[in-house]
Amino acid sequence: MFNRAAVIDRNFTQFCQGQEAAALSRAAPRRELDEALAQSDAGPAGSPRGGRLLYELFESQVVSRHLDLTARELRRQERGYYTISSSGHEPNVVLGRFVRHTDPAFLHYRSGALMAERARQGGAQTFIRDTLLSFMASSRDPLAGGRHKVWGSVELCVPPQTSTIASQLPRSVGAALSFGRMRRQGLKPALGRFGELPLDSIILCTFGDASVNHSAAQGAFNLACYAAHRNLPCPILFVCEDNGIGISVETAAGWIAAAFGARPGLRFFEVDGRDLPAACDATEEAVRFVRATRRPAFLRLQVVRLLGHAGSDVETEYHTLEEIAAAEARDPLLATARRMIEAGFLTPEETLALYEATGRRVADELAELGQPPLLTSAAQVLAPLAPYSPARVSAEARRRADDEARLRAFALDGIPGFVKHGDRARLPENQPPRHMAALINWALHDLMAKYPEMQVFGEDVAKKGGVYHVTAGLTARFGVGRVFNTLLDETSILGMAIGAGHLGLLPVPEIQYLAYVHNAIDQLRGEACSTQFFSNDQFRNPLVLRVASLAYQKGFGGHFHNDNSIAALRDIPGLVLACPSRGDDAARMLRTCLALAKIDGRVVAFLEPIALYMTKDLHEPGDGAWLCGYPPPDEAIALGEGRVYEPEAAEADGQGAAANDPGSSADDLTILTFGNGVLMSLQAARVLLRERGVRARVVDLRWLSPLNEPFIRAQAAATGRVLIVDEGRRSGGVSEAIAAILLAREAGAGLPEQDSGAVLPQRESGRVSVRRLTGADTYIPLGPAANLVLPTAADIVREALALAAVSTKGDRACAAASVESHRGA
Ligand SMILES: Cc1ncc(C[n+]2csc(CCOP(=O)(O)OP(=O)(O)O)c2C)c(N)n1
Repeated sequence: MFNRAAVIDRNFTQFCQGQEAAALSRAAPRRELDEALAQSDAGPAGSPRGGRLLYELFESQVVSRHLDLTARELRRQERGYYTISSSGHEPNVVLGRFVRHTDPAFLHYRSGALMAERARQGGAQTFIRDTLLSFMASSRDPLAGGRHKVWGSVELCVPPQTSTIASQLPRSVGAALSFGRMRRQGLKPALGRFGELPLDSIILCTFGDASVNHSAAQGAFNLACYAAHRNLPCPILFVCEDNGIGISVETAAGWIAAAFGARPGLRFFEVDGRDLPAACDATEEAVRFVRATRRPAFLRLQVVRLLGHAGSDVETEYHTLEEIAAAEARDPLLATARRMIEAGFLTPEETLALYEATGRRVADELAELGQPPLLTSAAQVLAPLAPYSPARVSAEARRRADDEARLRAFALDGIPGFVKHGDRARLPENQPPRHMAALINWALHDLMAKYPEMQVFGEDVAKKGGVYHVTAGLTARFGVGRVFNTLLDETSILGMAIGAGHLGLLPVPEIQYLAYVHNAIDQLRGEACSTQFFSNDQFRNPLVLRVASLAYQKGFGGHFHNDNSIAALRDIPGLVLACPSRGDDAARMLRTCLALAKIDGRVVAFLEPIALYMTKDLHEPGDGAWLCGYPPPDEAIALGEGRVYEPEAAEADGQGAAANDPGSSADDLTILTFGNGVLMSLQAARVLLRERGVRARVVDLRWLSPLNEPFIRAQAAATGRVLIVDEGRRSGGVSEAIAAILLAREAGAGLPEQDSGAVLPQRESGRVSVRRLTGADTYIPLGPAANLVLPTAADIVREALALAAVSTKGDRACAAASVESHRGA
């Protein structure tokens, strides 16, 4: 007999009809639901545990159970797509009751009873129907719109969760920490479309017992404990729903209490969830503790896992039938039913009637839904992934900070580059040209003045001003409440940013080196960038991540400090990836990045080429051609907007940019590049022009994801010869994507055709020749050996000459030719 859903369903009925329930009932004093359980049964708040309370909790548990049973049935009928159940985890109903429905909740995937009860508290009438819609991946599912079965709701203040276990913990702590920070700044926390949150809100975060071991979870606990240790408010209730197993791996008995019972700053509670009144007490007390003290607490709620890990899990592979049946005998629903009958609140018949009536309620809702609509096009699926309102973003990016705020931001005396309050003449746009690090620093000051909700944080960013001094002076000017050092844990840094973004802040975290983004990349991939997608853009966690990036550092680093791999970032759906090559661009792009976050809730990674931070010269020592004036604060560069340098620009001072008119000249080739590649390409372009009479236009892409495909095609078509200079790795890097844009007609599965032209971009009637110059697929070695595996200006000259020799006249229907070159091959 292996339909365990039928078994637990039948067990309940048989219990109500059996000897045990009858005997309990006979011995029980008959009580009205409005009576207290017993005089002594008062909760920690002094409220007696009445029959009405237990009845309602029981009802929510039963709703959850019938939803689970229905999910299995829907799967069998191939109308439903989700069978991870909440069965046995129904004790979490107490969290639905004693945590307010206005307290943001980041939940485990077994939260059916919790949500059913929270829906009761929050007056959400359509909980059953909404859950059925999510099982069926219907586009009418009000939160995810059919993109995933999530536990979440706008009206109940529950953002969606992914299936990556423990990944919601860092953001939960980040949100908890933001309450205190916002309060100190006089800002009001608000959560997505739910809106403003009460000031005494706490964060609820639930997870399984195996999940606590995950490093993301451990980092989050550590961060919460550290905050408590420093007396920083961190009002979060962690709840471990301990069923003793993770898929097939048992958690050693006593591990959770051993691991969490005595953590510094973390108050520990534990209770057997099958004892509902006791679970009410423990939860109420834990919630009261967190709300009153603004300190973290950890509740171990003992539950049972029924129906295996998921519908697809064959539990007999690791449990005997006897073990499975023993777990079923410990079913929390049976425990609550027993308690209700024993206390005289319900008879066995009334208990069964409630169970059956709830089953009919769910069935009726399902019948009424019929076959609800599904997502029917790729465009529909993608709609909330990466919202972009160009006009609004542009207007926001060009909006100046209040004049007075700017004067204050740049008014620090005694710091070079800053001015005395009120001295308008010395605002940064009136200063002499500086290198990129200085301009980013000024831009950050300006943006901090513009956005009171903006925060800058990361390792060493405060007093030290970051490893490269890009954040120097910010703490002194804006205070430790807005510019602060974090723990040395990239997962926590990103989690803090996501949580802060959720609550309405504009976080600008820093990760010290590109290599260390990889350390924590799931926080971007799995969490940050998926929130809008899985909530139909009803929840957002805007953030702008600054990363000191890429290679070519002279005299420092080697390997990971010179990391040049961005493939893993480009691969993240919805992530905007920006990479300036010069100071004025950096300032203008950063304004757009903040505007993208502010207006469209976007997640942005801003890659700052370390080697260009302090670069002053372009062609010769002392030419100062890579210094830039600070652009006035009402200038911005739009997402996707590249910069084109005509050959003469390289010849002159590198500062000039042509109009981005692809047909504006008769150049010999186009160099498509970014970051350090821009500088090297301009150096190469001068050699090409002076020594060989070859006119190379250099195109700085500036935005690496999404790539501006029409712009790339147009720049390629302008000359018919394209050299891609990509300092990143040969495999998986930007060059592959550009080559694909130039070489292929694309029509992704179900997507509208991207390139409807039969012929690739061409100049006149010729074909486009493409060469690719990239870094080698390797870690970067220390010292001068780095140059053996990275493109150099001399390589660019060589490749450009080879390309210039190729005729652009050819067969009109011919696809682009591609020749590749990379260092170290
Ligand atoms: C990071 C990650 N690794 C692996 C998985 C696959 N997986 C899904 S649930 C699970 C076990 C989780 O167990 P536990 O935290 O005890 O929760 P339970 O399912 O028992 O409620 C695993 C390994 C995952 N979803 N995420």
